[in-house]
Amino acid sequence: GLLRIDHVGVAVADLDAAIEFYARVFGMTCVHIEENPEQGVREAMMRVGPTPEGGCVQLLAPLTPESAIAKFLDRSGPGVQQVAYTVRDVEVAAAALRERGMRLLYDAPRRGTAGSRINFVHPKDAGGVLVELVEPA
Ligand code: CMX
Repeated sequence: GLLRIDHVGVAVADLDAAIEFYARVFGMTCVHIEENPEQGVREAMMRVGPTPEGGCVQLLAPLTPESAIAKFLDRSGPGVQQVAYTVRDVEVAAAALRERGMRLLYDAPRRGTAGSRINFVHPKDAGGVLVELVEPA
């Protein structure tokens, strides 16, 4: 099952500008930055509050014009692009959701932030929300 909210993902056009905005306005701390070419993103984890229990907002900027984030920005503009949940085993969680009629985007997990293993539920099957499953490394 789902253990907790892992992060809320927000699509942004300019990662450095968004990091500065979230730090200055909301007092969040950037705890991790990485590029994931397979996902076509440059991303930053912004921690809410002084300890990890506060959770994270993930800022997602496109690496290429064909990427999922570029497409999202073109269609919807900047804003919430995904809600991600921590799971113990992404294959088990994906199988349980498939049993309940959800379409998973990948047959097998792919690599997410910081070596995690990830999969997604199609937003059309989840009430318009792109749901990410994250098995931490
Ligand atoms: N949230 C809610 N709805 C979304 C959506 C999102 N993020 N992205 C697309 N949609 C909607 C579209 O608006 C469209 O709706 P309509 O049919 O009503 O117009 C519908 O879903 C299907 O759109 P589509 O053109 O078939 O699909 P897209 O090419 O837009 O791709 C998706 C959508 C989810 C398959 C694609 O974004 C994807 O593969 N996402 C997973 C990977 C990803 O998001 N990577 C970036 C983050 C990386 C990370 O978290 O590490």
